[in-house]
Amino acid sequence: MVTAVSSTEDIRVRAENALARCGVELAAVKGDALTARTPVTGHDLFGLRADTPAGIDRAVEAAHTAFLDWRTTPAPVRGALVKRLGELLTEHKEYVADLVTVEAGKIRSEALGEVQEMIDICDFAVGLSRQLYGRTMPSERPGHRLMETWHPLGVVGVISAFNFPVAVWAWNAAVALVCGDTVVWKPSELTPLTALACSALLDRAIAETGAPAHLNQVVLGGAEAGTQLVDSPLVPLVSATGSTRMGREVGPRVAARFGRTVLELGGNNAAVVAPSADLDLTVNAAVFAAAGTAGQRCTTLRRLIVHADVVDTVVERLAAAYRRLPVGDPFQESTLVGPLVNEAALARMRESLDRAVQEGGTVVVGGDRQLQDAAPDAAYVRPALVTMPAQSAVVREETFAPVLYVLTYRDLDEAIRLHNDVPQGLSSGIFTADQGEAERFLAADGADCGIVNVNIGTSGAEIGGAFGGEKETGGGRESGSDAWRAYMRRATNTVNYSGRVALAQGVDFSR
Ligand code: UN1
Repeated sequence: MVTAVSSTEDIRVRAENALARCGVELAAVKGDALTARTPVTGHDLFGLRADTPAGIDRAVEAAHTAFLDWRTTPAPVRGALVKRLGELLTEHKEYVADLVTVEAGKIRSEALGEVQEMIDICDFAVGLSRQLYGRTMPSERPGHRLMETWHPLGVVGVISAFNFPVAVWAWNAAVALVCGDTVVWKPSELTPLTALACSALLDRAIAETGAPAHLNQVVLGGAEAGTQLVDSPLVPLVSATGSTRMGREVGPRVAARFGRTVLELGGNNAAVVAPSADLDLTVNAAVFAAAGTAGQRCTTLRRLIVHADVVDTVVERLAAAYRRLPVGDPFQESTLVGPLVNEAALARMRESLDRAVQEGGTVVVGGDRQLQDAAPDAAYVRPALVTMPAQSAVVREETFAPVLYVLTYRDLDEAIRLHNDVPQGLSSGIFTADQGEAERFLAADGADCGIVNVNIGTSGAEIGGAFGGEKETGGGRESGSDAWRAYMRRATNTVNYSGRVALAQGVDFSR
């Protein structure tokens, strides 16, 4: 157990140093409109300026003007910018990770992992810059060629959340930039410093590679700043990560002006534990997926649906692991669970636990506040393990905190029914040694999520696949595979080299 936490003064010095190393001019960004804060102590670090509505308009216009230039830069040349960004992120990995820990409270290895995820997507995007393939289809007319070309789309507005303060921007920005788009980023109000650091590194890469100066814009502010991007006709694509409530506002507003969205909203991720599962592996994977990042990933494991034959053993082993989890200062190497982002998050966790008990559940372990003496203003908590008699109302909601509900099943159809009977559809898994069961879970009538795993927890996806989910998760896909297509516009081209007019579908218009 970690009993002391870093002082706010130490954290402030660390943050200022990291910002300076990444090339942020502190004097230019300090102000009194916003507050940089750390969940590690729950205290404020310093004040920051915010962008005015007129400043946000200027940022969007500048990004649009840069786009007019960038769209005709050859894609592999655009890739060179992203390659340089990846190199700079590699060189500054420790500093960016420091800021992730300062602002999001992630433990060291997860903060470094998040920066690694940025480096990985840069690598992916550099390769992609030579693979923005369009198809050629056989034309039904002689002497004609039918094909498609993918063109840059425009300014991409990125609205990101506190819990992945930098990786989610990188998934969008690295791909958007090689696709010929420019980016205006509105980070979470809780994580402005990580955004300033990444933006300074991208600005440096832009200057070094001679790319248009204004293709990268960061706007700092509250929800109204995001709304301005959502409503701007100069922003053809809004990629927004956050709650389902936020997505319900953003989606229709962008659709009303026929803009596009990539929505990454709430998850309520579950894993099924079959009787044949390797229980060592299962418990290990479940503890990371449920308690890692203090339960604050959209992919966090929130429901474990366990076969009746093994449920007692699984609960017992999970409870033992939960009791041992080192909760504390995320800067200390021994810590595995850092703080919740703020007091409100802890209050919502407590409220969910109370409701779970009212709905017949039993809190087996956790839910109790930690480090109250060392850090009275921070929100440290022991992750909670709760057994439930049924999938009641509270279980069907996403509580953005480390609460794992355990449900029991007897046959796989019932498990799949329970699994799918929630409004969200992001990530899922099955732990089993039975290939038939695994295939059933992966099949069309199996798990209904965007991510479906076998013998792996729900969190920690690699960037190579498309990331996103169904139902109230919003349907968007980011990151790898062919997610890039959302960032481009497709033109279908028919070229007639026959010297005659030949109409499709056999239409004859000659008299
Ligand atoms: C998120 O929680 O917002 O799969 C993104 C994962 C990470 C990304 C999570 N690669 O957990």
